[in-house]
Amino acid sequence: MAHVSELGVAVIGTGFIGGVHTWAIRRLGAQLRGVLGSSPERGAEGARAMGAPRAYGSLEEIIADPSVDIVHVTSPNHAHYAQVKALLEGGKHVVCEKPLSMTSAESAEMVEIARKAGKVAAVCYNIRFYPLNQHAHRMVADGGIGRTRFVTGHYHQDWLAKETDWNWRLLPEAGGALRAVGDIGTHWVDLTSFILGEKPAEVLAELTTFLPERRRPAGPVATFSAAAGETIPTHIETDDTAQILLRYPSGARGTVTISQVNIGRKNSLLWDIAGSDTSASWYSETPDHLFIGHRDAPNQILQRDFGLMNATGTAAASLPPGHVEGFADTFFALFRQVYGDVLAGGRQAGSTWATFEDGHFEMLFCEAVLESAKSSSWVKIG
Ligand code: SOE
Repeated sequence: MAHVSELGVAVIGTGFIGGVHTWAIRRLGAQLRGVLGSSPERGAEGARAMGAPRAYGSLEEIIADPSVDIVHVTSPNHAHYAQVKALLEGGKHVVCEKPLSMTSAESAEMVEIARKAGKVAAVCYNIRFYPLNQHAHRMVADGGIGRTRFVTGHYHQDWLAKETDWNWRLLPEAGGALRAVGDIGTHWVDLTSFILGEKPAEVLAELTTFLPERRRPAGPVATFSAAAGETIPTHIETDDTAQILLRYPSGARGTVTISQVNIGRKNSLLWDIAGSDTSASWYSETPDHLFIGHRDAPNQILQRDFGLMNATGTAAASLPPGHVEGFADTFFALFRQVYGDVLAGGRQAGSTWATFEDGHFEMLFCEAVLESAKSSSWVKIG
């Protein structure tokens, strides 16, 4: 197989993020073979909305379709493990949404299954693929900030800030025991670990549920959408917010706050890394600008520009400078690299997408955070 236009792709999940995956698949020129919804009706509706030629009736139908090479798993978290296992064992390459699974026991097994299958198996930590985050990864690896000292930041949203806001992620049986930390906190940890070249080793965490009673709509409600009609009072135990202190193996220290109830903050991710020579910082709402801080020279803002970024940053970009690249572009850049690796027969040196090992680490991270919050003490990850 020689070209991306010959790759056949199926998407599981027809919600908000399934749609985002589909835009990128189409833009890459791969063949969207069909989608699988959570019911035949939702599948048919999704296929229409996503312009897919068919709605599959089951996971087995996707596995049995020889024209499908790669499957994107964008179903709710509780479904990932069984679907990914069946797909890899059925000979498909997989791109799985984050968090990879519900528990680290599941994700450990998924790492093993992917290794045995010898297929490309990626976790969709898309925020790595803003070109300036790729640039920062290379810059730090090349010694550009000196020794890492202090890593700070946040990931804050407001779409679950009211008691009438509802989503499957609120329920531990659908989304996992940790909600805000699992859903968006792991993005921040994955991203900063990718940039630093090291993952945190220990955590001290506090979790809070500010809205323990919510009004669950009787009917289905899509992510980031409001539901109308009758509601059922429902008790919630998953985390609305978290404050987490981090210790890194190198001696670096960090702190991050996570919230899905910060009014006005729609999708606000900030990282700020202080090194012994320079500092760097990036904010998701101005993604084409990277702050580089100096002590004895004027600070700089690097704008996303092919000529000014290093090769790793440039490889992830697709639009000329000044033509702002955003959320949807990161999926395109990520899938472009993954599909290139499928065509090349496996992960290539220099590939920067998150592996199942990275996804497994995030599950260990979540479990350490939970244990730390329960015991009010430092907990080692893994
Ligand atoms: C909802 O919190 C969500 O869609 C996350 O699941 C995504 O990973 C994040 O990038 C945007 O917000």
